[in-house]
Amino acid sequence: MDAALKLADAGSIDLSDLVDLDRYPIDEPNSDAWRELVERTRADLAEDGCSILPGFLTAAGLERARAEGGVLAPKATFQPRMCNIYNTAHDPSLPDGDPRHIYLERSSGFVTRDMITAETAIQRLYQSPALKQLVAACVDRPEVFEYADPFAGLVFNVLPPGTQQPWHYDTNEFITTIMTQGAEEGGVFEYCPNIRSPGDENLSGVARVLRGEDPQKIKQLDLRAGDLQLFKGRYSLHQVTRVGGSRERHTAVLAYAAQPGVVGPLERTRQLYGRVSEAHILAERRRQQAADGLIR
Ligand SMILES: O=C(O)CCC(=O)C(=O)O
Ligand SMILES: [Fe+2]
Repeated sequence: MDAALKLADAGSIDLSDLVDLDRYPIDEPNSDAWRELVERTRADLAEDGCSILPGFLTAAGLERARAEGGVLAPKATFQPRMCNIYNTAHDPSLPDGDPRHIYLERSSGFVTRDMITAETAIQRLYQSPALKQLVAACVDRPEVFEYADPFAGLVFNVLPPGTQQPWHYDTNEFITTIMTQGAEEGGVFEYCPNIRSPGDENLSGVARVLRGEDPQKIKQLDLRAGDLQLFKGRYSLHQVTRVGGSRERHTAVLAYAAQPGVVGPLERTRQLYGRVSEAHILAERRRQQAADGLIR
C-alpha cells in the first residue's frame, strides 16, 4: 500500500519498521505474550505509577526518531519563566506556605502537535490503534483517545543544555513518553509517586518536597533513548533536572485521554506554548469544575 493510503487509514498503520515487535507484540493484542506484557506493566503502574518498556523502538526506529527529532527541535517554542507547579496565575489570597507561591524555572521548550507531520515516527506511533490498545489495557480502561487539543496531544519536549523542566503534574491521568535522545549529563526524570490523589491535594506534603525537605519521597528513573515509559502524571509530581554536557535531551510525549474531546486549560496552554487556539478558548468557556476537585 502506498504511504498516503496508509496514512488515510489509521487502522493499517504498520509499526514493524519502528517497534521491536518480537519483544513487544503490540500488533497481536490478546496473544499470550501481549497479555503477559500488559500484566507486567499494570503491576509496575500499581506499585509506583510508572513502567518502562526498555528497547521499545528497534535500533533503526530509534535512529529514525532521533534524526526526525533533530529536524523538529529547532522549531521548539521556548517561554522561559518562573511558574508554580500547577501553572496557575498568581493568587495573593492564598496563605503563606501554600505551594502555589513557590515559583520554579521552566526553561525547556516544546514542539507542539500541529508542527509534527503525519509521516514522522512519533506521529505514527501516537495515532496507532495498536499502541492505544496497549496503553488502554495497561491503564485498565476500555479505550483511550488522542487529545482533541491541537497542541498538547503529542508534544516533542526539547531540553538544550542548561535548561530544566521543573516539578509539575500533567493534565491527564497518564502519559506515554519515548526519549529519542538522552542528555550527556543531568536531564534526569524524577518523580514522587502518588503524592496527591483525587480529593486529596496534599499541599503540605507537596510544599515539603518543593522546599527540599523530603528528598526520600523522590524517585529517579534510568530512562534510555528508545524506551517507552508509561507514567501516571496527574497524581505523581515530576520534573526533568537541569541538562548538562553539550547534547540536547529530546523526548516525545504521547498523551492519551480516558475520554474523547480533551482540550487543555487556557492559562496553562498560554504559559506552556506561548499561544492558544480557538479550540482552547471554546473549551475553557465550557469547562466546569474538574470532577476530582484537584487544582489543575
Ligand atoms: O521529558 C520527559 O521525560 C517528561 C516530560 C513531561 O513530564 C511532560 O512534558 O509533561
Ligand atoms: Fe509531565
